Amino acid sequence: KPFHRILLTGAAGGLGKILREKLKDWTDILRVSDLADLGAAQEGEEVVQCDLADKAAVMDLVKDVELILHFGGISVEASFEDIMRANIQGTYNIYEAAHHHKVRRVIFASSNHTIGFYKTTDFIDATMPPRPDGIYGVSKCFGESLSRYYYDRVGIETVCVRIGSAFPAPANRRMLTTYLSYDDLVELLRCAAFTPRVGYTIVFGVSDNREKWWSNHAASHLGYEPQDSSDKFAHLFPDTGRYPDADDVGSTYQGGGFILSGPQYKP
Ligand code: NAI
Ligand code: 15L
Repeated sequence: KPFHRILLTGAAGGLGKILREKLKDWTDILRVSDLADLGAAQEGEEVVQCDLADKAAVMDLVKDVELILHFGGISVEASFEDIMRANIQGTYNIYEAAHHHKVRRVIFASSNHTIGFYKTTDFIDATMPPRPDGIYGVSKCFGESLSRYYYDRVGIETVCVRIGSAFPAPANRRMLTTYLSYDDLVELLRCAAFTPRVGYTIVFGVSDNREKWWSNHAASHLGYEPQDSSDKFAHLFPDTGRYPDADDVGSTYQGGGFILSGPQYKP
């Protein structure tokens, strides 16, 4: 197999459970980790339950790993204190350990909430300034800046995947635009893992949906070509002619409802 040992953090989460199955073809050993229980190790796996905020534990976690898929952390808006531990301290620990153990590449599960304050009428690319829509989005911007620094300073390559909405199906009108199918996610991660040189790359994790907010021209070297589209779900959210709706903050900004969920939002 192309890799000997890959580390997947967040392996008990929604995406982690999918990737735990899919990544096995790439690697002799898949080391899966989470704060939550992961059950027994399956064939070809190592299971490590630990808190990303525990630096000593993360140092051990990263030992002898060739590639890290960093999906662990808080995945929605929450208090600054909780996000600081899991996403800021946690991601720092991953990069410090990666540097210590000479890991050459990280794939970081970033988020569209790094840019959630762009409007749903905007069309943007990865060269444009971040506009996070909450503390969660700010923590993902931290991860993107941190990984940029570790590339410039010590040469650890990172692909930051600004995931849209990776679920079995879109849950609302907004997600027709942000939808990322699981198959396209795996294909994008394959591109991120196997492209010979990625340097520091930001890519939007989105399927080939009819409506587009994001251009991936700055990541064309990855060769990612999404095969799926949210079109087959379009009937679930018929066009009312009111998207964006001037009276509705959630449909005015790309981050949707996240805009309204930060601790700073006062109705
Ligand atoms: P999830 O919330 O289902 O999974 C995250 C996992 O991280 C959980 O199993 C949780 O136990 C673990 N975790 C949280 N704090 C931790 C800590 N301190 N130490 C160790 N593990 C900890 O989220 P999901 O949907 O699987 O997302 C995975 C990653 O992708 C997250 O980083 C999320 O921010 C990112 N993402 C996901 C999107 C999606 O559409 N599913 C969209 C954008 C980003
Ligand atoms: C995210 O960053 C979240 O992790 C995920 O749960 C979804 O809410 C997604 O963004 C989204 O914007 O739909």
